[in-house]
Amino acid sequence: MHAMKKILVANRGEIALRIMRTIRKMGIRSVAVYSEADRRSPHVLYADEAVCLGPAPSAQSYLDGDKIIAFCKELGVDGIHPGYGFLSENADFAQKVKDAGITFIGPGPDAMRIMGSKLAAKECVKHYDIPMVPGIDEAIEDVQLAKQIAGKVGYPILIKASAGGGGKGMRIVEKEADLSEQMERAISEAKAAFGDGSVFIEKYVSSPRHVEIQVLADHFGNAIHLFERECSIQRRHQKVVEESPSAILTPELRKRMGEAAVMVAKSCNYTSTGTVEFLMDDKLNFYFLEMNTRLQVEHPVTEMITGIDLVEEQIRIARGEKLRYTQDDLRINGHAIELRVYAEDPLNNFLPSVGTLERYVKPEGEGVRVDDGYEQGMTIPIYYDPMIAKLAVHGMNRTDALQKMLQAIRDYQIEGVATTLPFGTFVFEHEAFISGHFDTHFVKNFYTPELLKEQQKALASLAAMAALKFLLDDRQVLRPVDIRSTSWKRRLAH
Ligand code: MV4
Repeated sequence: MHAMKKILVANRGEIALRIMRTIRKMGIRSVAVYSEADRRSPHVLYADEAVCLGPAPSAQSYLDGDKIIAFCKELGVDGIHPGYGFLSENADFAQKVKDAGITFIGPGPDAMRIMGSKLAAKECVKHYDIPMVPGIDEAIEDVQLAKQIAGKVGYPILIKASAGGGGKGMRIVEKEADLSEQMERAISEAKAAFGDGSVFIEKYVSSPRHVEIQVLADHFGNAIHLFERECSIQRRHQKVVEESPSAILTPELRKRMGEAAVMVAKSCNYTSTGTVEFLMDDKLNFYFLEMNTRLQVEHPVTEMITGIDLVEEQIRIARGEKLRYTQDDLRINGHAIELRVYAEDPLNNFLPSVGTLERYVKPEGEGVRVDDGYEQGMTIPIYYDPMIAKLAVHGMNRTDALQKMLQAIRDYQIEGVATTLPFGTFVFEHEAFISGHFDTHFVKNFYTPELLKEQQKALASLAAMAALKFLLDDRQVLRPVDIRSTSWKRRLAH
């Protein structure tokens, strides 16, 4: 068992605050780090101690791993929680933390390194019975060989960068004539972006769904899954809506995917929380894509349907405890949906909308959870991710959760910056989303600013009619008095 009396959270915003809440709940002291742009942020005010890392740009603050480790030594910190983004998937940082005698609250550096490379990940899991997209699992440079392989798997194919992420370095090739040009481009792009020109080939799954499985593993070889998250509603590889459970998984399919995810975790001796990503085609075939070795942005939907605090489990695992649950202990309770509220304008190509939160009032209610890191009056810094908050709701079933979500969006008051809240209403009122028949092309296929404008007009006129009805009803309240008075007069007249 490792002593865990003080934890430094190497992150900012909503996730830093969310992690510190669990740290406090567990009776542990918290240390915040902050940049000069975040001096007065809620995560800084909430922490038991706080240290300034430097100027606003991430490279001089939240990405300065050596400085963070130095502060840990100075302050007697036992563990570092990296959150998501920044240093969270940096295997070299995790190694340095370990070498400094501090506990990294996450997987070991070896598992991080393997899963950080798509080719190493494929290599690692290939001895297990895990479905993968047809293709090759080795870096390829030779165009002739590429043509052979592409011919075998069949066009269209996808060229992917091994070091890539978030769709960077991916190229679709429709026919053999385009292959050599696209391959050269993919290699030079990958070299420029990641310093690693390794690319490989996969069959292109044309309209996939993105379904991921949450896993949890301890240092004793125990690994379980916490069901799926459906994350297909995304825009340019940026997720906007996530839900659990998925509307289309059967219990049997869920079990098979869960077991595959657990095998992926076991293949690299994974510890802590992790997410195994799968693509799912229109026939419900699923394929292992990659593993994310961090706590994910969308973890609240899993917490809501399982009742498990994932950060607490991470800390318990990091300090050497055994998993407290077996697979049979876990059940899906109800349905949860999350909307990421970005300071982006859905009417203007989702351009970041910088400014000050002139008005900021959160929705409340049973089954409504808002994870945020800002307060009314604060300015959204331009240096970091423009996410203001995550709005998550939990209902007894999908319909109930959807209704709660629509009400929570109506109750959420944000003025001063444009947000993706109205875009959320668009998604949650869309037939494709309601029916559950959607894929990763939802936004591209169904969304236009014009449609959103029309919807907003319709909502505005509904609101006007409601106001008018309210006014008229109000007058009706007075009318019975008139009637009574006239009938009284009439009675007098008799
Ligand atoms: C694919 C694919 C289709 N076929 N692989 C995008 C980012 C990276 N994580 C993997 N991605 C994809 N890989 C094959 N063989 C389509 C995507 C993809 C995608 C995946 C998940 C969520 C959103 C996506 C949006 C566009 C493309």
